[in-house]
Amino acid sequence: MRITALAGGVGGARFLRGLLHHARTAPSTEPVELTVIGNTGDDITLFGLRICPDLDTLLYTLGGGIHEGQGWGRADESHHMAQELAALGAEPTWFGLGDKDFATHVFRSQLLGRGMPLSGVVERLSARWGLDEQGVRLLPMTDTPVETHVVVSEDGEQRAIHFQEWWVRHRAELPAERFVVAGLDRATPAPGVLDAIREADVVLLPPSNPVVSIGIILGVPGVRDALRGSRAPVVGVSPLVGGRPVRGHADVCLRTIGVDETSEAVAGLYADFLDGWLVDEDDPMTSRRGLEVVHRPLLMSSTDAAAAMAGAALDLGLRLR
Ligand code: GDP
Ligand code: FO1
Ligand code: CA
Repeated sequence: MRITALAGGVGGARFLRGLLHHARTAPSTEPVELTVIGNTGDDITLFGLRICPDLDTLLYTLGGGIHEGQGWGRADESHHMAQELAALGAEPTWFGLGDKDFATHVFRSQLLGRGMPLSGVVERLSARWGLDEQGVRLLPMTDTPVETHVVVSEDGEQRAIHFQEWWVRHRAELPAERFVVAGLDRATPAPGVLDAIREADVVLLPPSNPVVSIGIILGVPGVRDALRGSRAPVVGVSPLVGGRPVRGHADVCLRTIGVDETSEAVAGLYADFLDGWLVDEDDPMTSRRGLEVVHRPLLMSSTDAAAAMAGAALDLGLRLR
């Protein structure tokens, strides 16, 4: 069974790890070939190195190397590089990079510097993390460098800062006017992205941030049209539990684009292609014409809980096929 998923970082990675666990343990599930289309709008160049937080979170989580408590970065990290860089007076100091993580960025930057496209680099990193053995193909949404920026207003002045600076340094507390994605209009989908959507049996949207993760992938020219045109049912999972995002600042992101912090409003962002929508067991949303809404416990408190969620999303997709 060919499953294609669009994913951001932590929420996407935990959900997809659950999906793989479900596919391995549920006796009735046919073998899964999973293609993951990862958000690259979070990408940033620091210390001369290209850093791809969402792709790395997917690689480390699915490959078993993630720092479970943080949800991003490597387990059993040391921070000698960051300490030495700080001692040198190198900027910035607000983005935490561990030594093992640094190796990923050095390797990626070396390959990019030799002219390899990002999708080629991701293939190399996927081999390191054993994704192929799990039937997983990770694709960046595009090989074109794109970067999400946030237009913030401070003392009546507007300026654009990188998404990571807004999210990590300012904890999304700096009033945001809008998001602008540098390079997105000229971006083309990475090789395999559109075919993976068109040829899937089921397309899944994990509970990733609807604005700065899924929303950015949908902005890559051609992706949204491919979803609209795909014969595969598209099933999404709400990132909201108890009317709030489980982690991070998706609520601030939604407010910034003028969308209510409800599962109904989030589903509205996908209305032109969404067929099924998983919401939390206590969510007040009900089904409506063209959209099948299913209630399930949506807290990924363990891999088993994430597997149950992913299994429910997959079952809904198969039912809508
Ligand atoms: P990021 O790139 O690291 O921010 O990760 P994603 O964009 O993939 O996912 C972030 C979203 O995942 C947030 O909006 C969270 O609300 C959502 N999320 C995280 N954990 C859970 C969970 O256990 N259940 C649900 N339903 N959503 C979750
Ligand atoms: N998130 C933080 O909140 N603080 C950090 O210092 C931080 C460093 C970092 C380094 C590598 C990496 O792959 C991810 C990192 N993240 C950090 C997470 C990253 O900023 C995510 O993009 C955001 O959490 C939102 O998607
Ligand atoms: Ca992200």
